[in-house]
Amino acid sequence: MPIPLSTRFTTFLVAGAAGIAGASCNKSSNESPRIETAAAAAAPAQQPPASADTITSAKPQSAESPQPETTRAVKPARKKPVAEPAAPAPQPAPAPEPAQPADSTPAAIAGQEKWLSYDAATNTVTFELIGGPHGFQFNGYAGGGATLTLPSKANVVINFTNKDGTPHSAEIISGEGPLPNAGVDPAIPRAYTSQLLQGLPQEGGDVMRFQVPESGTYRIFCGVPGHGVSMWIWMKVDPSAKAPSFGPTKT
Ligand SMILES: [Cu+2]
Repeated sequence: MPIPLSTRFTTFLVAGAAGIAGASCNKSSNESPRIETAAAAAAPAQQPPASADTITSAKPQSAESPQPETTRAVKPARKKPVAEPAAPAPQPAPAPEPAQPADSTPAAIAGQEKWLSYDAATNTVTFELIGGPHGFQFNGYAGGGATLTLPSKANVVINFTNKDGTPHSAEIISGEGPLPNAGVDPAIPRAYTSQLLQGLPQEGGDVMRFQVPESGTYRIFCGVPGHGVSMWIWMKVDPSAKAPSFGPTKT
């Protein structure tokens, strides 16, 4: 007897939701599901993650060229549909940071000054990345609503602080392809926070230090399962950029 299409589709959705629920149980029962957990099966060559704080002395200049291609080989999370019913409902992003200094500076520029600094002599960009502050956002933006633009070969320091009550993390993933359901291998070596899958608690944080290539399009993504569907923003390396910038994504 043929099964009506709608019934089969419902079964598929339920099975998908059960799979997600199972993954969540695994996560919560494991005290430290670090990135190796997600990456080990597909990328054994990835060296063990060193603490971001320990890598300052080994600043890669030439020998290490970031390879976005490596992430394409790692697609463990893409088997699941992107829009699962089990994913926590992200809140719509409210306008970022209402309180601005009372001057004529546009909001985007004021945000830049607050979150970005740049040392042109060393091509070092320091960016304050905020989880939340209210919900599944970075610096008040979600769903690609903001873009961090970087000069070529910039040395990037991202100070991540979670201001939201829900645990969040951050990593740099490719700007191409569907959003993974949870943390994957970063597109740039070392470009991820600790506790990528379980998230850092409110007021917790970590520092990412990495160098970007000459050009490329990436996403800053929350690795906690289900969050990154909406909790991501763009990071673009623009060879024509003389300085970094951050603000709403131009359409
Ligand atoms: Cu998150």
